[in-house]
Amino acid sequence: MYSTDLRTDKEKKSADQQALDDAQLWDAFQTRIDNGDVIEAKDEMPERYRATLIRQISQHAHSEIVGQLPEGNWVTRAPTLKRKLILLAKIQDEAGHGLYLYSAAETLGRSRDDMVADLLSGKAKYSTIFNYPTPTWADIGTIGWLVDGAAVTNQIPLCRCSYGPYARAMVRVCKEESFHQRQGYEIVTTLAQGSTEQKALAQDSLNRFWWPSLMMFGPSDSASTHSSQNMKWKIKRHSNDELRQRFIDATVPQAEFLGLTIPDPDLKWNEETGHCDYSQPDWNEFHDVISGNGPCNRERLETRKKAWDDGQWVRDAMMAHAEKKAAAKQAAQ
Ligand code: BYC
Repeated sequence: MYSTDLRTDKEKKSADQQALDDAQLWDAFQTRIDNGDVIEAKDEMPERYRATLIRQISQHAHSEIVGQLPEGNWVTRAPTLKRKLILLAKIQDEAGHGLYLYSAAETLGRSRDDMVADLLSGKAKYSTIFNYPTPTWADIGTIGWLVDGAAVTNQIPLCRCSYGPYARAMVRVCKEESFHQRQGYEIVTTLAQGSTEQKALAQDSLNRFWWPSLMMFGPSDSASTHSSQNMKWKIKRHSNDELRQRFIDATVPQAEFLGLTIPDPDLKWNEETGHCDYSQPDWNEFHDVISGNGPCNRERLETRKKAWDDGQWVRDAMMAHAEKKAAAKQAAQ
């Protein structure tokens, strides 16, 4: 006897039964997370967990790729050959981070082409920080010191993220980001200990990058839409405000050592809390930049679109080569 019912067993279940099964699956998954299990690509997982990881990891990958642009602006103008080599190596590291992260996101079932299409259409976000210009050489130092410093603070806990492929990718990313932070601090140290003009460049750059660096940690906890669920799933281990505070506490003595002034008159050590008090960044500006209206949003996307279009012949050539090889292999069989 043939059945014309082509529905899968899952589809045949009543909606109530399905909801019950989903709830049980959800509970079993949460128990695994609570027990500290690492989730792997082929494990069963709630669709929301999968979707949130694709969102976060692809946003992170896009940030690494777009993050090359403000620094690329200085490759031809780095002050010495040594500085140029170091900067080139750093930018190459960022490209590598983007590639590991796209690979980690692909394990969740979304193709790299689709993720890139989302970036180029403006649908996918990337970090707000890369929509600010880098008009002076001091900005390359400040990006290493503050931007990579903030990135390391945010990303070290991601090495313990519950999703294995992301956590493992982050180990190497963090080692490289720590080196980037040091090279940036070394550039700023050289400027801060240099001539009056050089020190002024370093101070001006700190003034421009301080607030955008604080925004890298995301909105305050009360405004963060994903934090509580992501912390329950151990994707995030600390809240946005906790990590922002950790970054500020670590950076203030570094600025003091350099003799530079952080542009926040309310910044002061609080004996009672054991942390620095600080002012909030301008959250309206943050939302403007997220919505595509930051100083360099359009320029960044146009550059990425042009790079994608200019690379079309390489992708075509690779496909043609692969097809030719496959045809030759088949003919030989
Ligand atoms: N920029 O509920 P929330 C690097 C979005 S790469 C843009 O708190 P979540 C580097 C957020 O996505 C730096 N968007 O979200 C590279 C969400 O969007 P939806 C990138 C932001 O995910 C080269 C909405 O706002 N690092 O360091 O719990 C050279 C609500 O936020 C931003 C990563 O991607 C922002 N700053 O927390 C040098 C690290 N902040 O739902 C350096 C991994 C928030 O509207 N990502 N949004 O689509 C994370 O840790 C988390 O995703 C975030 C946000 C802390 C960024």
